[in-house]
Amino acid sequence: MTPSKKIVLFYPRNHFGKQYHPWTWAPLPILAASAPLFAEGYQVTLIDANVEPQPLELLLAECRDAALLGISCMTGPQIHFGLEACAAVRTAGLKLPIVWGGYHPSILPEQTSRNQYVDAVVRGQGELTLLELAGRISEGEDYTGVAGITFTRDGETVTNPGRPVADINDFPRLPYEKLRNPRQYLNNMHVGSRSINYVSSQGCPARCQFCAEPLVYGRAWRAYKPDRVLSDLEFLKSFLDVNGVMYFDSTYFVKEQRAREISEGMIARGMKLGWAANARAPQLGKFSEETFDVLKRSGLWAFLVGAESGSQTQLEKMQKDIAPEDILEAARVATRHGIKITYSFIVGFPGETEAEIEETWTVMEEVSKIVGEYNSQLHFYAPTPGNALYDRAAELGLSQPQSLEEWASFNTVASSLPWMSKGFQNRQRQREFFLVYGYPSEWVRRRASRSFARRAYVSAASTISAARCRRRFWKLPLDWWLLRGVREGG
Ligand code: B12
Ligand code: SF4
Repeated sequence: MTPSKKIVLFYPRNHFGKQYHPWTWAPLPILAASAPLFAEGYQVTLIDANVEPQPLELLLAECRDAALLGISCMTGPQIHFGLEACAAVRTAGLKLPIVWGGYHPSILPEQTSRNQYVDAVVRGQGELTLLELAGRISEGEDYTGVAGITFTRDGETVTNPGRPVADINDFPRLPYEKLRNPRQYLNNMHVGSRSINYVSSQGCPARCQFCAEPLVYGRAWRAYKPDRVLSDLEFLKSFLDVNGVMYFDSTYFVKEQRAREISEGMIARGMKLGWAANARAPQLGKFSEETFDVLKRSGLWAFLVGAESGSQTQLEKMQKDIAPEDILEAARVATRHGIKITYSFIVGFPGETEAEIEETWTVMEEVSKIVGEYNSQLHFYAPTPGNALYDRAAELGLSQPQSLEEWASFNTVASSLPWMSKGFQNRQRQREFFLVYGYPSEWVRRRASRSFARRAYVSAASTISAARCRRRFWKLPLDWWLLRGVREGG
């Protein structure tokens, strides 16, 4: 029998219940990992369980003649669905090696490798390690010496030496055309009616103590050169006629010069693209006027900023290396240049006091005043392993999963943190509701214009919420209970 050069890469479902946002994102982790395989002539099947109607049936059919199955996962529901997929493969009697990669396995490689459905864990950047594994496995050779993997055999866990991280510019373009039905990943959103996700860098130089980046990429940031980004964007335009790009980089604006050159190139090539990307608040105050001008002219719709907290104490505890004033200043600068800025804030950090949370609400409201609308996002702290905040959460009673199976039922969204009571969550949602309607965004206003019922709802909610914000009165949230019960009409 000729050895199989077929590889199956599986991207498990990332939500237990209802998907928590309306968009459909291309599975970039498996797409990136697959790029060198395609270039080397492998037959690769990419399965995105978030969009496939029958992902397990497809998986079994594709695995029958494959040499290797790769599973990608973050901490959270993907572990559950990844394990479910592996169980189906083994139950069907298929014996091909199963390799896990992505953030969760990279942070906890030994623990992950001890699972019965994990033959090897690929740590960190996946392209070259997977390519070497595929080569050895498809030739029937021993793969236990491959650099960058961890595996458990006969109860013994082996951690092979790490693989030097490669320059991502050396990797082939992400093969979007190999996705099953690539067009389903076009989203109608602010940046464009045909927007797609794309990533131009790996890692982040910052050291936030709740984040996975410093753990996996060691605070190194590797980015495509401007020409590479431009040719990728041209491909996406010609292949899918995209008019919007959501950058999935953890941080995009690390080098002002690079960001500027990409934007200058977009303008010079006449690309008509809206886009948005992650920035750190202190970066914006340092950009020149020319940079803002070029970014805006190239179609930058919004800076996406992880503000996390309005409390200096909390920002220091999480080593965010920013101050509340940086958050406000970034809002002023972006607004002055006519570019939107949206922030993500988190409440419920381990040990966070009511007073500190109040400071966050104050900053959220100040930002809304500066930008003229509430367009931040409120998240509850979701513990992920391997960092100081997670250890602190454990000290405060978070039960720590001890195996991959236990991680499978660890829900990062409706977190089981002892201090995150329903009452606490409700109080935070009330405050958010008052900001949403006290400072209605363009999106809320647009929705209101769609029908009389919606207009009436938004008008009532806005009048009451604006009065609450003016008086800073948050008690007796009868309006919230009432309005929350009624949908926005129509
Ligand atoms: C988009 C995104 C999402 C989307 C995913 C939708 C989609 N279809 O892509 C959604 C909104 C669902 C999401 C949810 C969550 N996310 Co998220 N997300 C991201 C984000 C911004 C981009 C992911 C991406 O496309 N990366 C680009 C690809 C190319 O990079 P990559 O994953 O590193 O892939 C490389 C390697 O990991 C490896 N690799 C990856 N998979 C595989 C598989 C195999 C077989 C091999 C060999 C190698 C390999 O090779 C790749 C190429 O080098 C990342 C941050 C980031 N920039 O990566 C956070 C990130 C992955 N998310 C994170 C978190 C915390 C979450 C949530 C827990 C948040 C929450 N509060 O609920 C949830 C978890 C949901 C779940 N597990 O099911 C963390 C991961 C933490 C962790 N311990 O896993 C990240 C890193 C953010 C951060 N900075 O901390 N997320
Ligand atoms: S700036 Fe963002 S991506 Fe970078 S370490 Fe902090 S939270 Fe993670």
